[in-house]
Amino acid sequence: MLSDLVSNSPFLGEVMSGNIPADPAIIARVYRSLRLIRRTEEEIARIYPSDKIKSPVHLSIGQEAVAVGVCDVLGDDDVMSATYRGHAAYLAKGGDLRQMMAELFGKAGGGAKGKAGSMHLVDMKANVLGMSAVVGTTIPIAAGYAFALGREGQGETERRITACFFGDGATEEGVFSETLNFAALHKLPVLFVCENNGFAIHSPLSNRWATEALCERVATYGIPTHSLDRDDVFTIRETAQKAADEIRHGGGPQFIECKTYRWREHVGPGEDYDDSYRNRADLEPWQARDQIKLTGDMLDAGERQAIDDEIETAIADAIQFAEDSPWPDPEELFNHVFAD
Ligand SMILES: Cc1ncc(C[n+]2csc(CCOP(=O)(O)OP(=O)(O)O)c2C)c(N)n1
Repeated sequence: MLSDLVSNSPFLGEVMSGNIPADPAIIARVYRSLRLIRRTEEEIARIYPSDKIKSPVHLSIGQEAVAVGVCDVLGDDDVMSATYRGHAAYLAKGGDLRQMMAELFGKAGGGAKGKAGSMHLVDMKANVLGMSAVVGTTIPIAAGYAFALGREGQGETERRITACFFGDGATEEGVFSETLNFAALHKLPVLFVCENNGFAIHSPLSNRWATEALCERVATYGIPTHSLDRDDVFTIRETAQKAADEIRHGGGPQFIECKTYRWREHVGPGEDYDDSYRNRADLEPWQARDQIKLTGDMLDAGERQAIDDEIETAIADAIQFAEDSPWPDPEELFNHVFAD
């Protein structure tokens, strides 16, 4: 039993303190989502040197728990907005894996027909808004989308939530502050989620912020905040669940800041612990709490193996789909663009 496992294991009890759901189906679902993202990105890193992937990739390996913990409490009708480091949020929200892989390969079967690549994933069937390479820009778009849903009279009593993911660097953009004010004023149903991995490319917070009290700054807009100092997936999930319930019933926006850690280089498939801005020792405590290992260890071995096998099949299928998908027709270049 899970409860025996936790009480008999001081290690597990310490690292995933207190918020583990009683329902084993939730644990299996969360593990599946975490593992799907990790394995998909590991495969992307493996394929990348072959040059089959036609866009830069910003991997979320190590940061998966934030997207999974939040997206697990969203419904299909809820909306999600993320950044160029968006593979995790895209998959956690139920974005189509085949279309994602084809998009990375620059093929016509991609969600943006191969024109956008990894940094601009979109899947409106799963209510995944288009992502962007321009830091901070998806924050006002998320709020605007939530505002538009309200104007259309959708969800007068139970609102559709928009979860908006962004990095710590994005909070330095003017649109971040402008959006917080607008969202608070109009009580927009937005859950803002800052994935604070401590770096903007190679620049640490200590070079960029006079104080690390991000939640205090956000609270001055009249927005309830939640500061999580590490990325335990079930703590994130429980925090998101409470926030989402209040937002859904008209309480206005809320803000989660979750500390996390990017295990790979800023952009690309490799590691960068020799680049002088950080050390491998910084990674070790995060790897020791690897949420995929910890949630996987909570499952029965047979169930875990079945999930792992299903994921491998799905990823292999998506890669094959991308390989088989045709190149976009040259005419496609002129579709879905603003300029003539
Ligand atoms: C408006 C803008 N300024 C600068 C850049 C260059 N740039 C690309 S990623 C990045 C770092 C952003 O860091 P953060 O928001 O913390 O996200 P992370 O990459 O850590 O996920 C910067 C400055 C950009 N793409 N857009």
